[in-house]
Amino acid sequence: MPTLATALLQGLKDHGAREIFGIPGDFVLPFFKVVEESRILPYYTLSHEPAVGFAADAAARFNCGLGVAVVTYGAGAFNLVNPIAGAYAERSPVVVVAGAPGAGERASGFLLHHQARSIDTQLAVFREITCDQAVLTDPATAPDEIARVLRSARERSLPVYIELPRDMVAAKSARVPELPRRPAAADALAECAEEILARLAKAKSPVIVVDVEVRRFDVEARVAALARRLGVPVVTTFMGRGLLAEAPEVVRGTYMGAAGDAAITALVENADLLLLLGVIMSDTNFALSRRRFDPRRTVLAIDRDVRIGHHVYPGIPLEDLVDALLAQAKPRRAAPKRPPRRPSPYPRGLVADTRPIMPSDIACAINDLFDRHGPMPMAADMGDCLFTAMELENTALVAPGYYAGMGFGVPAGLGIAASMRQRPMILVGDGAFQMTGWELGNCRRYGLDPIVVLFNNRSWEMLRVFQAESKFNDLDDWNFAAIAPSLGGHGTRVATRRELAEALEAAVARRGAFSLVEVMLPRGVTSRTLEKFVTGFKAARERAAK
Ligand code: TPW
Ligand code: MG
Repeated sequence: MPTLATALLQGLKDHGAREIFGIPGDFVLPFFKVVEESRILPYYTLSHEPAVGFAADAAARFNCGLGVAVVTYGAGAFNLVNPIAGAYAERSPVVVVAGAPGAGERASGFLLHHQARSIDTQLAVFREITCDQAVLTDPATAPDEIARVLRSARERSLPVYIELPRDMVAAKSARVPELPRRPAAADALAECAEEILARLAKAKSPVIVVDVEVRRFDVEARVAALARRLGVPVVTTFMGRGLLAEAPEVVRGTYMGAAGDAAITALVENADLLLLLGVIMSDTNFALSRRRFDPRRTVLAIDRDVRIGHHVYPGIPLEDLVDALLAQAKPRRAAPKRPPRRPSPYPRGLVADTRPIMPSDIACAINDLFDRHGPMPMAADMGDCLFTAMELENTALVAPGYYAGMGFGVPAGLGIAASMRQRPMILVGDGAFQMTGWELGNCRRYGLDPIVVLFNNRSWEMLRVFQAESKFNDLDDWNFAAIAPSLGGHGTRVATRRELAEALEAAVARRGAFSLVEVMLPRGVTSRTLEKFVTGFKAARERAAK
């Protein structure tokens, strides 16, 4: 009979977890010992729990599977609150496994170290930012509780919380079963799909909008097939940037309203039917719309609900919906009209001269690089680097495009590198790098070699664009490239366009250690995309204030 610790690890693996990210502490030391010695899942320790959460989140996003973050009680778990809140907001299924006091300690009458208010304050906090929880105090019921919680994480693609008291680690336990997923009711699904297809057939200019649930539920290829079958163009949201990167012929671009490509904005805003698949209705996705979406012309599938006009079909998983649409869809036109292939709207052909670098030059240089060497999976932080990423060719990307938390980029890149064993490229600003950049020091131990492009404008530039008069947005010059060798990597500081192109090329050739390309940018300039975004945002704010 397995122990509760090995049953939990095996259960995580059976449900699609590929590795564990964590930081030990005394309440979780016995479990960490089992993690290490059982070899059921590989583990990666990082330096600060926020990075553990971001890495687990990014691994979940890239794998369309579960991410796992293992931390100690209190001081460890509370450090995970922000990343898990972000994972909830952006619908990423991260499993938090938190060590906790054992039964004897609970009854000791002492306040326990790491305890905030009551012993269960931690559970109460995580209840708010996870979709299901289990406290494993009874080895007899624990396997079923774990199974329920892991099914919830997978079905809803949201974080969950498992608390493991330290005296339970070695308890004998049955295996964790794998509960079958709950599909849509067949008749409701058929009616829903029929209604959508009837509306699509009547529409003259329908558009499919995709966002992150399409990846979370692993239906990118099927959505691309549906779009091809129907002859309906696809756009991504801002948060959904990077989706369907494998199907460039169906993806027209990214909708950003007033901040985006005018042709894409017109396509979406003039559509007579919008099919929003897995779309988060956030301000970052839609605040710059020049038109309110008319619910009568909108179909929205999110969180197992399908909303058509003013009515809702509950309990329809996105994968079932897409399958049903594919099964019932007839080709829309005899020969779907392909639009004439537009030349790529993204910048190419950086002039490698001695002029200073502007943010959009970085997008140009990376597009050139990927043309030569093939694309790399991307992680971006919050800041102008994320807006610059919108000027890259549509490439697989993880980024906090809705929750907008800083500090995500570097640890997310480590999560991708560890989980996928692929070499990622990380885009990060100097302010965000100050938060979590140190985590690069963990690359050497694990043989990870991401390429990090650091946008160093010595500034919280995204704040400056909203409030230019504030001097607190000036940051110091930390000379990050010089720090790289002490962290086990390679650093280059570049200030001209030629140096940028050369440093990127050299980074691709250099394997086995991280490469940090620190790009010096003037204060007070941003990418073209951020410039348009800010102008649009300010205009929308003024309109709302009137
Ligand atoms: C955890 C607020 C949003 S953008 C920004 C701040 C402080 C400045 C980012 O500076 P950076 O990039 O990284 O140098 P750039 O291009 O603007 O110069 N705390 C958290 N998250 C957010 N979003 C903030 C504060 C913020
Ligand atoms: Mg900056």
